[in-house]
Amino acid sequence: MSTKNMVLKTLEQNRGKPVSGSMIAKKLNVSRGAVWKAIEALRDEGYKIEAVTNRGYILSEESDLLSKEGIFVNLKNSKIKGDQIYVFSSLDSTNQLAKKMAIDGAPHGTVVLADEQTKGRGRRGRSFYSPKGTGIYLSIILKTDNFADIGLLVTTAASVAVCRALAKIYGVEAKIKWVNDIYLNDRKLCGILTEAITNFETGTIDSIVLGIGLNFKTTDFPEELNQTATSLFSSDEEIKDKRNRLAAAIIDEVLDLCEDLNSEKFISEYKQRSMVIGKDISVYRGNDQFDAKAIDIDSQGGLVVLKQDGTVEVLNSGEITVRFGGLNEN
Ligand code: BT5
Repeated sequence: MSTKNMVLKTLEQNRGKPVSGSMIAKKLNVSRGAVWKAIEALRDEGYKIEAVTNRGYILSEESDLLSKEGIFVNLKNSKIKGDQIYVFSSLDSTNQLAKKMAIDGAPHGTVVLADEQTKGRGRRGRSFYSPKGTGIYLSIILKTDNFADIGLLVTTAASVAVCRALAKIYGVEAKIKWVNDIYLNDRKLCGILTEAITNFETGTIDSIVLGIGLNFKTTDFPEELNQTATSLFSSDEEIKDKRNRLAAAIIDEVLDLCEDLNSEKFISEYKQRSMVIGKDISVYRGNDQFDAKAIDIDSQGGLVVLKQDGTVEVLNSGEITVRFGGLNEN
């Protein structure tokens, strides 16, 4: 780790509190000049670091720059190492890079984040709006020998993980729209894109890239999202726990749930948070479209629907919209 990154880590560990330059120099075994140089470089990158006479340097509580150091000090999962977290100021898509890294052998729990995505991806070729400095756009590489048929369950688990993180840190109770969307006040706050990587030789799935995009303080949505998207905070609101903290909590919750996916313990939580159970819905599957009532979520994350002809079917893929009084809302 470079001196700059080690200085940042020390400041993050003491966020909001002064740390003396000589103490940092001693701890890192570098000169005070090197510490000062690192502080200047961090300030150039946009970190708000105050120098207080006789007390030292303070990383402002207001600082909301994403960094691996900031995420790492907030992580509870002791199995993740700092060098498994990659933070970029801009990427086309974190899922795209994570997929390449997974193919190149990146280990379980590798995380890729970007402050902005220029080609953030949704499902089926759709895009995910990912403006700079206002969202959390992250991808986690998951490895196991047994991914067959559990792609849907991973997405289901990830939805619960995001809701748990929001509840733990901010006391916010979000809802889940089957299968991959998190809603707040009937608007989309977060989307999840799960992609499998198949080993060409064995034909088995050897990794999954789990992409999560969340509007943290995104307020200026493009017109087409204005009525359907929402953000956790408004841009000028005072926010105590910043993006690094929430990103760390999401990573912790995802890894925790994915450790024991087949336990299905989280399905009841998913159901409690579901905003579609009991609702009239329209189902879109390829060129097929039909109306039904959503009645349950099964143990694998499938949506159980009652069709108009009285038959019951479990959906493992497809799109749904909730119908209110005959109108399709979202
Ligand atoms: C999703 O797809 O919602 C999955 C989004 C996954 C994004 C993450 S960010 C990190 C990682 N890297 C990536 O490149 N992607 C993942 P889907 O269910 O297909 O929804 C896409 C639709 O959501 C769009 O067609 C819009 O209608 C809407 N949408 C786009 N951007 C949005 C945003 N920022 N907030 C709310 N809704 C949005």
